[in-house]
Amino acid sequence: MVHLTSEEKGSITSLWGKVAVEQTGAEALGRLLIVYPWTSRFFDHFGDLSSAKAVMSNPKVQAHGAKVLVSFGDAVKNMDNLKGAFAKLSELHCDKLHVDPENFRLLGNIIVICLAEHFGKDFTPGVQAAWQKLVAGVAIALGHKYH
Ligand code: HEG
Repeated sequence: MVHLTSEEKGSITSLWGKVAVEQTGAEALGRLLIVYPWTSRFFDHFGDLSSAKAVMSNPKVQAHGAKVLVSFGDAVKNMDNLKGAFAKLSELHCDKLHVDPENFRLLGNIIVICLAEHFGKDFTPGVQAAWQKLVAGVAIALGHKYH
């Protein structure tokens, strides 16, 4: 499991308070689908995903991306118990959605890229290190119930 220092926890919480969660979630999911096009197989019921422009303006992608990052907010509130916080979602993604857990790592890295773009020089290497740990921890937690 990942270990976050109290300083890292503090920088995660303070940055999260400034994140436009729904907009950043839409951006991150859209980028996931464009950068790793095979991930769109899970979203074949979302309509037009045929180009980068279509993906980024697709209202279902935007709504689902928002939902995913709102849910990611549970990680910020439960940094000491990520496995507990994501146990139910891990079961859902394994048993019902059949999402390969590698995709959680890919999305986590894209979330970091979106934060870096948004916060610019405030996203210092130390802040990035804290976030990389958190997204890695969430990916582990979401993969924890897989069998
Ligand atoms: Mg998942 C549904 C959270 C990554 C594919 N995802 C959901 C839901 C939540 C969620 C809260 C709704 C659950 C419900 O209906 O009860 N997802 C979530 C998080 C993360 C994540 C927190 C990682 C940070 N999801 C993820 C990835 C994929 C994926 C990487 C695939 C590439 N999620 C997925 C699909 C659904 C959900 C296909 C169902 C979408 C639908 O049909 O509405």
